Formats: sequence, C-alpha cells, structure tokens
Amino acid sequence: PNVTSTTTLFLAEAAPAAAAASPTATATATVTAADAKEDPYAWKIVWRNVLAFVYLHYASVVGFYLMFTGQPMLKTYLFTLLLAVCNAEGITAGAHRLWAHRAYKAKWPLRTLLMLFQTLAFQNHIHEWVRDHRVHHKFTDTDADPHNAKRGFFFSHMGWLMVRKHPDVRTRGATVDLSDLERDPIVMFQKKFYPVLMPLIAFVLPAYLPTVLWGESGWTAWYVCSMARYTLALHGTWLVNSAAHIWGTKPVDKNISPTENSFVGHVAFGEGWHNYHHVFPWDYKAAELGNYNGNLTTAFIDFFAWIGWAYDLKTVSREMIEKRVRRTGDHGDEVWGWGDKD
Ligand code: ST9
Ligand code: ZN
Ligand code: ZN
Repeated sequence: PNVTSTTTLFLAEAAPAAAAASPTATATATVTAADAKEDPYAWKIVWRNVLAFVYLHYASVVGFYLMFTGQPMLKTYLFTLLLAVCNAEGITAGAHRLWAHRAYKAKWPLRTLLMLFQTLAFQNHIHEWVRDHRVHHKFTDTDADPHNAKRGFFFSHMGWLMVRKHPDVRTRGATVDLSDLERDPIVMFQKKFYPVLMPLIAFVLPAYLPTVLWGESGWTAWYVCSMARYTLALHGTWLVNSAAHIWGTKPVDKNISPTENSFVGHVAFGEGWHNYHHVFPWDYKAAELGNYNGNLTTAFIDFFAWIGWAYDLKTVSREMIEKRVRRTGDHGDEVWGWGDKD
C-alpha cells in the first residue's frame, strides 16, 4: 500500500500492519506512527512570533544605545518614563488586580484609563490576558498552566509565547468563567477594536507624538518610546512567571512553586510577592506588606480610591495570614519577617 503521512495520521493503529505488508513502506510507517502519538511537549514553533521577538530585541538594543549615549531629547526621556509607568499599571492595576482577580472595583473612568494603558502594554487584549492568567492560577504548574514553570525558565518566561499551547490549556482552560468580563462593555470594546487600537496606542502614537509635539527624530522615538519601553515592560512582566516561580522564599506556602522575590517585586511594580499572591489572589496589594516598598501599584490604586474612582478594595487580615504562615510557610512556627516588613 502507498502509505502517505496524511493517511497514517488518521490510521495510526493500522500503520504497523501496513508496514508489514510492504517492506518499502517500513521507514515511513515507523516515523508516521510515532508522529501520530503527538508529543504534547513538542515545541510547535510559531515563527511569526519568533521573528517578532527577534526584531523587538534588536530594536530595543538600538533604543537603549540611543538612551545611554544621550541622543533623545530630555522630553523624550520623560515621556518614555511616563509611558513605562502607564504600561506597567495597565497590566498590574488593570489586567491583573482589577480584571483577573477582581481585587477591587473601579468606576468607568478608571476602567477606561486602565483599558487604554493595558492596550499600550500589548500583552494581548484584556479578555485573553485574563483567561490565560485565571487558567494559570487554577492549574498552576500543570500542563494546563499556559506558562507552566515546571518546563523551565525560558518556557515560563517567553518560550510559551512562541509555541502552540499544550492541549490541556485549551481543554481544562475552557472550565474557567469569564462571564464578568463579557458583561464589562469597556473590556468587550477593547476586544472588538483591538486590531486597530493596539498598533495605534502601543506603537504608532508613542513614536509619533514626540515628533509632532517637541520635534524629536521619528526613528529615535520609535526605538526608544515604542520598542525599548515595550520590551523592557515585557521582561518585567515575564519575570513574575519565570523568576518568581523559581527563585525566592515561600513564607506563606512551601508546597507551591511561586516565591517571594524582592527583585521581581521591585521591577514588576509590586508583583513579585508571588508566594503570597498565589495563596491570597484577591488581595488588592498582591502582597502581605503593609507599605509601598516597591509596590507602586498599591499606591496607584490607593490614590484612585482616595479620589473615589476605585472602591471595595479587598485585603486579608493579619490573623488569617499568620495562621496560614504557621501552617504551611517554609519557616514553620516562626512567623516570617513581620517586624521588618510591616
Ligand atoms: C504577553 C502576555 O506577554 C504576558 C502575560 C504575563 C502574565 C503575568 C502575570 C503575572 C502577574 C502580573 C505581573 C505584572 C507585572 C508588570 C510589570 C511591568 C513592568 N483557556 O492562544 P491560542 C483556546 S503577550 C481556555 O491562539 P495556540 C481558545 O479556544 C505578548 N482556552 O493558542 C483559543 O481560541 P480563541 C504579545 C484557551 O494556537 C484557542 O485555544 N503577544 C486558552 O496554541 C487558540 O488559542 C504575543 O506574543 C486558555 N488559557 O497559540 C502573542 N488559551 O482565542 C502571543 C487558548 O479564539 N500569542 N485557548 O478563543 C500567540 O501568538 C498564541 O497564543 C500562541 C499559542 C502562539 C502563543
Ligand atoms: Zn504565578
Ligand atoms: Zn494573579
């Protein structure tokens, strides 16, 4: 029989019989039978994404070179800093603490602002970001976790964005409820118009505004305000999934992979207290600390609560945390660091 790869994929069980019947088909049948088993861990590389990341990193090196050699105008540096903060808050205060975890409520002006900031951050639209993140919390460190840290630093950091997802992400992920997002018109507006909004807000405007407003060179603004700012924010975010699932302490629950990682806590605007966060994800501080140390996002939310745009801020009582720390923390009875940290 003439065994083709297509037919053997569907007739996996029949392939060895076919091979026995015709010696010339042996090699093909062996390979295709193995293929048919479909290794769910095989890296099915999405080259479009790989190429985009290669360009992004090349362009960011150019951007950082321009910044370190003092070529942008002062206003461009300040604008980049502002964009970086808005970009980070779109992810931390917006996608993460508001939409993924509902750790506080926000009136429509704040939700609109955060939706625009989250678009600036281009990490997929809110609906998709939240879906992946809720699935990550529900199935942490299993095959259904989109950035399963058990598959190593590179996979959990950025590798997962360059390959097709493990089939479990799709099947088990389908059990996660997203109806609250589907009821939020601001989230659904962003989803609908994302193909236009995202390129405009994340890349075109950051490069265009400095040229028309203060006469910056278009290329400088592109490399600095669009490329370098975006790439740096991506790595800051990705470190939460990689470093803060690998290195650090586990004062709240020693049985899970997320860690308290002070470095990530600082570069990710307060999102590196990740051992605590996985145990108490509804705390709007995403940390047990009662201060703003490295947690610019908590200050951001507190500010908007102060002007009345954010409300119903959820947190966890000290007693409840201490109880959990004693029961499952890696320091056992010795309640960890309260004196220095509170
Ligand atoms: C990016 C995201 O960078 C980073 C998120 C990090 C999260 C960190 C969280 C930590 C806390 C916050 C920290 C903030 C710190 C901030 C500091 C700032 C300084 N559930 O995806 P597809 C189904 S993005 C249920 O195409 P493939 C679904 O039916 C960067 N179902 O899978 C779906 O169809 P549809 C820029 C799911 O084909 C279908 O499967 N963006 C789930 O395997 C196909 O889905 C990129 O690079 C789920 N979770 O492709 C683009 N997932 O959507 C990256 C999927 O129609 N994305 N389904 O409903 C892609 O190109 C592709 O997703 C892929 C996989 C190639 C990676
Ligand atoms: Zn995590
Ligand atoms: Zn989370």
